[in-house]
Amino acid sequence: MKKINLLCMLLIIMAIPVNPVFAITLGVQEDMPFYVYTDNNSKKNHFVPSGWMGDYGAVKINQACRNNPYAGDTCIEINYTGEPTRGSGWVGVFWQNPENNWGSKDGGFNLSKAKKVSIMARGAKGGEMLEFKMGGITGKYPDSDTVGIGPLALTSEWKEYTIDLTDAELFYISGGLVFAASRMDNPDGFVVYLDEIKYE
Ligand SMILES: [Ca+2]
Repeated sequence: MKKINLLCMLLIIMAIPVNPVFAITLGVQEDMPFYVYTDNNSKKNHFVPSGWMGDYGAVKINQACRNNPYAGDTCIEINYTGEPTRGSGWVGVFWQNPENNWGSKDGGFNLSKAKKVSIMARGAKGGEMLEFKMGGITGKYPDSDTVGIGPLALTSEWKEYTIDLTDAELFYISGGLVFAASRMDNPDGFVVYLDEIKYE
């Protein structure tokens, strides 16, 4: 009997993920919906597009675009030229909290109440190919999970895309959203629009 108990204890201890390097502060579960972006400079926005990856010199992001937003006054315009400015052949941008946080700052939100991320998106022409992902920040303060969708082709009309978070661990997320796109899928680049990006 004693032996069995000891084995149970050992299994329980081994099942608890312990990493002394991690120093996260577990916050209260945020209420839904929880916005990545709704309108330019809105107090509801919780993340900043500051995590530039790949050929980032080939991409511009305007969070104050007034060209046919899905809701409110503004949407996000992403202009990607497709140029291999660093030879990567792809580009990606993280919306982070706080700004420029690659896991060195304690910026994770507890989004455990979320069931999905919903993103409104459209392309200037239609057929623009990109991927969306949430989470994935590593480092001293790592995100608790990452889930992605795509590559998917946008249409020229607003359409909702969702990342299913049913099975995701969401207790610590500082990388609210990432978009990524490749030169192979988009040799001439693209102009795409995003709006109403939220956990819900
Ligand atoms: Ca908006």
